[in-house]
Order: sequence, then C-alpha cells, then structure tokens
Amino acid sequence: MDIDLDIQMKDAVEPDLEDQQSSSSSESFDFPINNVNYSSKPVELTSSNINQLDSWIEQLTDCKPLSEESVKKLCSMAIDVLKFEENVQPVNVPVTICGDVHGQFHDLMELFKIGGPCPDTNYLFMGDYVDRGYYSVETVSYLVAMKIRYPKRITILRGNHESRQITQVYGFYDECFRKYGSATVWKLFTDLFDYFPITALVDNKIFCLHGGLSPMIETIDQVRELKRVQEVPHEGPMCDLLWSDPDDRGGWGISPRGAGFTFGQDISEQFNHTNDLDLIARAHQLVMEGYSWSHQDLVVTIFSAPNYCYRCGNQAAIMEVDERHNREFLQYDPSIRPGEPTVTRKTPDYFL
Ligand SMILES: [Mn+2]
Repeated sequence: MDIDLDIQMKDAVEPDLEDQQSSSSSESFDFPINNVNYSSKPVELTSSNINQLDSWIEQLTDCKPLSEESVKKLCSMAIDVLKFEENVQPVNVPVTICGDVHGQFHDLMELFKIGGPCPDTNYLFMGDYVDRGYYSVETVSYLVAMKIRYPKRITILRGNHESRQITQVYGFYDECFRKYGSATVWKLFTDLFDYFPITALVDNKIFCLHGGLSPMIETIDQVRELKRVQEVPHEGPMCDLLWSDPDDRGGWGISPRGAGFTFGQDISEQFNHTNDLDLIARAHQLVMEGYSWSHQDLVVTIFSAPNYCYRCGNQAAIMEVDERHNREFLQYDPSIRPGEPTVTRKTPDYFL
C-alpha cells in the first residue's frame, strides 16, 4: 500500500494568500531574472575555494549549520555552477539515484554509508531536500556544498519543495528563522533553488525527475526549451514535472494535490517510446519499501527518507545503476538521532 503524506498545492497557497490580504508585513520577493548563460563556462575551483568547501563539509557532517556569511558565499558559488547545467542534465552511469530526503540529515548520512561516500560513488538526487524534517538547513547546505565541491559526481534536481511558497508552509522558512534569527538564509537558498536543473537523463535511457509527466510535454527536447530559472509555477509544464504522479487509471487525471496531473500507463508507454527511454525514475511519493514499480516497470518511485516525518514507519531506498544498466535497490532504516527525544507509544509507568 502506498501512503501519500505529501502536500496539496492548495494547502500551501491558501494561507499565503490570506497572509497577503490580512497583513502588510508580507515580504515582496524579487525573483531573479532568467540570466542562464550557456556561452561561457563554469569557473574552475581554486585551491582556496576547495579548502573553504572542505571545511564547510566537515562542519556540516557534524550537523552544525554554517554561518549566515558562509551560506551567502556558498549560494553564490552554487549559482555559478548550477546556471551552467541544463534543464535535462546529462548523467553517466554508474550512478546511484535517490528520492526525497526532507531535512532528515542523519538519514542522509546513513544514505551515504549505505551507498558509499561521494565522490567515490556518483549520486543523483531527485529533489525535496527541505521541509518536514528538523534539519533542512544542514541537509540542503551539505548537498549544495558537495555539489560545488564535486560537480561531476553529484547532481541535485529541484523538487516541488524547493520553492518559496511551499517552504513558507512546511518548515524550511521557520527553521531558517529559528536557526539564524531572520529570513536571510531562507531567501538565499530559495533564490538558489531557481537554478536547480529540473530533470536529468542517465545515459539517454533513464529520465529522472521529481514528480512526473506533463500533458504539455511530449519530447525531452521540449523540456530543454523551458525557461527554468523562476519560482515553481502553479501550472504548466515545469509545475507538472515537479508535481505529477503515476496512476493505475489510464490517461491524464486531475491530481488530488491541486497541482500537476496523474498519468496512466498508456502515457508512460507513449513517452518512453517517443523518447527511446527504458525507464522514468521519480520520487515525490512515500512508498513503504522505499521504492515501488508502476506501469509494468516503465516507472519507478524512489523515496529516501526512512520513517518519513519520524512517524510513517517506512523503509527508504536508493537505486544503483551500474555500467551495464543493471539496477539494484539498497534499502535502509532510520538512523539514530543523537540528543533528540525518541517518540514512544509505550504506556507511561504511572498508568500501570
Ligand atoms: Mn515532492
């Protein structure tokens, strides 16, 4: 049984609209303009940048957040890497493909233990790094730092939670405010999210993205033409790629999430045939075993947050794809989180 605890778009939209009507203090966001420049090349890392990144990574490995000043540098360096990536970022095998992480930092460390350390193992993450868990700041800082440090070894796609609107409702905004005392770090990261690639293509055969297909997209080339450097829109092809879900019913359906669509096996068959694909790999839905096949193995869902929200009791999984395109799933359970109260359903002694 698949349980879907992910959110509905309308849940996120309504409080925000109310805020804007009832309060004059709501911030106005200046969205960066689409200034992706494919003509020049990313700057090479200097040895001082490498030292800086290594010390940030070391600090973050201990789950200690970076200073606001460091986050500012980190995000600026990350834009200089990510703006050169494509809407459909090419990725080579071997690679280990991962789903939602949602701020569960200690489980992310467990993921790297199970899958092997980066950069020895190549990684492709399919979005939703923030919200829900207690350590969105550390999680996204760590993954972004690794991306800059090892840009050819790790790919980080955008999920529907890498958005200004969603993070204001589901935890990341509040966590930034709590840990830094202002919204500055949240603003830096959400401005950075606009540059994240929205899909990846593994060896021209596995199409990877957070959500799913769009009725407005028939070919992968159409994804390449999108202007991605913007807040995740409420509708349209970019929204659908980050929000849609596969469904047992055929054709396109209205999504209960209030954004994106559901798509049936006929849609997946057509898309994979048109684009000469073996597989669509996506995340976005909680699946109890950590991975789940649909549409007669044309679509796989991967979810990498064990015991999601610290209460769902699910396993997590990652999918290794080797040089010969063999796939292997590695499943794992939640890590121990030191210093945190463990929630227990045991009856307190005083009731006995
Ligand atoms: Mn999602």
